[in-house]
Amino acid sequence: MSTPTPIPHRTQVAIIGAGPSGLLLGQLLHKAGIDNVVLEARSAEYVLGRIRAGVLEQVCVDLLDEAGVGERMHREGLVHGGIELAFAGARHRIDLQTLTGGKTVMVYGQTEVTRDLMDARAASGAPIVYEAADVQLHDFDSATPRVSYTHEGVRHELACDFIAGCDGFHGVCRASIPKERIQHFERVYPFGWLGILADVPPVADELIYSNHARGFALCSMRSKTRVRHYVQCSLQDKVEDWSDARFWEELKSRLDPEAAEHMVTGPSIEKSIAPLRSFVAEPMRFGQLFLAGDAAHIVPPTGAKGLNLAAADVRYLSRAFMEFYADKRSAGIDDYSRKALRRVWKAERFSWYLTSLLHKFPAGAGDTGEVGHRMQTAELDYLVHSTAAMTSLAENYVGLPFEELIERSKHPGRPGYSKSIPQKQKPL
Ligand code: RFL
Ligand code: PHB
Repeated sequence: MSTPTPIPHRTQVAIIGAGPSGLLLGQLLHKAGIDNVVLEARSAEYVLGRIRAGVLEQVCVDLLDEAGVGERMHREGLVHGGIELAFAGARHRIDLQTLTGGKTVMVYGQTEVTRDLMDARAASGAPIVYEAADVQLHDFDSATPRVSYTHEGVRHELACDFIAGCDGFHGVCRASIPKERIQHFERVYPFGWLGILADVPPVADELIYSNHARGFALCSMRSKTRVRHYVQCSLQDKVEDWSDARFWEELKSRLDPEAAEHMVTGPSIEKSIAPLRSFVAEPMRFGQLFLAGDAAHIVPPTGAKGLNLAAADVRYLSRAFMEFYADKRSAGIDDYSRKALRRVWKAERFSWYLTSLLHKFPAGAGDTGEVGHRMQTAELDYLVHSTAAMTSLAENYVGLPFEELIERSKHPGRPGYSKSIPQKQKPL
């Protein structure tokens, strides 16, 4: 993709990274009349080639609509009202929709979200630079921050009011912060996910998450004719170790007999291995620099929360910038890190919980090995027979409402009322 418009030397918000966070933030700000420039290290084709998320919460769907890019998602995406949990040879449906008073999730690939956002960016004429090399941040503690980068062999400088670090886990923004000003919290899991994409019909109407003595498996989809499946694998495994035949055989062995029987196999069109980690950087603001999405936090993909959390950050940040430019109020900006982190840690907890419940943990410390597997089976058995436990899983899976604590605080007589929450607190 070529660069659409001349790149200015000054903008209001410099956005580093053209993943979903950066593109969505750029689009929302552009619609609100706030100038921004997106700088992306890779080509558009490279970004679109990364196969990642598949499940969008309502919060994410609503933001994509607000950004004006929801049309194709509503036409082609699949609305799911439940998920299935497989263990001990059988499958159990969690009715997300009934348990959450009508909420659903949208199955629509991150690649398509990114393509829709890139197309909207190109149509708007707002500046975006692909293949921006050696991006460096300057003076983000001052009122006059700058970003420098090299494009087509020429070094450029971009002056701005704010920098949005939307450049993912390996980006330059978090790495630019002095060590003493940032705290990292991390857990690396002792396994990875091997994923394949294939043009065959899905195994079932909804996603199947499977706990099996051989390891975790997930049957997901991108459409009625394209599947995305995963199996837990060793961190030592290489993609070349996994022929298509070996993958399908392993996946079948980890599902209940009915699902295994209904599975249609076919050649993979993509195959990759991803490590699993939980990671949070605190805080998420440093002067005029704000981190959003994977630049600030990583969740293991089991809860399907990564992209959704990125969208939640963008919701807070876009509103904070709009408030700043429209009303000259900095309350949203000042409260961004606290509000975002409060939601981040809930998603971290849920993703860690589902990962712990569904994966095979090598024997060793804690509830691992055979003891661990029996504990998981007991918990799954409890879960699928307890409305309270299923409701908790369902409300986290579809995405916690931004106003959840406010509702409780309005009803002091109800269980869960917390005296420490001020009555006039704004929605999160
Ligand atoms: P991204 O997508 O990593 O984009 C960051 C962009 O920044 C660019 N960049 C730079 N640009 C300029 N200068 C630099 N120095 C730069 N360094 C990096 C990169 O090239 C890139 O284009 O982060 P962002 O935008 O915050 O988006 C986050 C999501 O991509 C991520 O959280 C999700 O994919 C996680 N995830 C899932 N999330 C969900 O909500 N639902 C799911 O179902 C789900 N499934 C998944 C997933 C992630 C997976 N993997 C591979 C980690 C399944 C998998 C397997
Ligand atoms: C996916 O379709 O890629 C996907 C779905 C659900 C998850 C993780 C990944 O929890």
